Amino acid sequence: MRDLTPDASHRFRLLIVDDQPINIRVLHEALSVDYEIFMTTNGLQALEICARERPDLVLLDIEMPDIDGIEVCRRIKSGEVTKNIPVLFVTGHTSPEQEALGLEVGAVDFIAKPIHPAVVRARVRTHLLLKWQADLLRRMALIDGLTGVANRRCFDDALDLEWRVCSRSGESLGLAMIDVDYFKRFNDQYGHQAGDTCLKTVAQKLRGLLRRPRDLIARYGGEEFVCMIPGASLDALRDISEGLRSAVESAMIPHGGSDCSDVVTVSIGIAVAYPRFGESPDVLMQSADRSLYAAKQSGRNRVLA
Ligand code: GH3
Ligand code: MG
Ligand code: MG
Ligand code: MG
Ligand code: MG
Repeated sequence: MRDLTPDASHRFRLLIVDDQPINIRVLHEALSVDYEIFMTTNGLQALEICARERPDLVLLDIEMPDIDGIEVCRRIKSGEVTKNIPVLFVTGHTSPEQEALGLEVGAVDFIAKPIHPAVVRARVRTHLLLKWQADLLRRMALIDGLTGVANRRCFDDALDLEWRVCSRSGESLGLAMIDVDYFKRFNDQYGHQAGDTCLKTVAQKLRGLLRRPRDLIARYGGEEFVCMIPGASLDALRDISEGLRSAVESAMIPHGGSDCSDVVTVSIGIAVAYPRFGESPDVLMQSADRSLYAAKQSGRNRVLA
């Protein structure tokens, strides 16, 4: 079992927010040896720093001019890129009502002023470890353990998301279904372990060709991968897929059991749709799958629409 703790060299980043500079100084003194620190006396600026720097944890005062800490916390917790950042209130407001409200808006802890440095350090350490583990589990839930590319769950979510995004923007959505040729024979001839290594290499080659942030390559199952290219025309998708096919062939992994080549190859079926609200991406998947079947039937190691 993998050790669920960060490397000793891992340097966490904290944001300290308090309208009184003296309070920031006290917290900074308690924490700056172990952590990289951002600080601000202003709630709106705190939100900007959270979005830009993605700190691992926020220490947040409640009573501040402009927007108070409760509202800052609410907005951190509702922002798509900031919602997983733990917030600890550090405040002179120690009534149970304030504490309940703070926890209700999403804070993980509540520390009373005046602070005790050792207590702050211990609580910060605990929450950073929990945050680090939660991040790790989130990543692991979306990544294929063998090849390191996205897994099917990640792909299904991304496909649903891009289907909606493209139906709003009017963009096309391109899919390529990729299947390793004669892979059963590869396993039979070279062994299952060599088969695993082969899948890792194929995944690396495929991933190496993606250019834009929204492009995604995922392991869809067994020896099957899927590639999603938002905004691609059929011609562009054909070019990209020809690049994927050729990259795998160029890896020159010997395959004595293949009837279509001396090396490992893939067949690719492609399809493009213009997503519309209320329609499901299943039709696009089926269309790419039919093209893949045709690519297999017509000799393998090729791209077909
Ligand atoms: P085709 O060209 O028609 O695609 O033939 P194929 O042999 O590749 O297709 P088939 O579906 O008959 O066999 C797929 C093989 O992939 C069978 C299975 O043992 C192997 N496989 C699936 N997942 C893994 C894996 O994680 N590791 C290894 N080593 N092999 C796998
Ligand atoms: Mg204050
Ligand atoms: Mg098959
Ligand atoms: Mg196959
Ligand atoms: Mg297959």
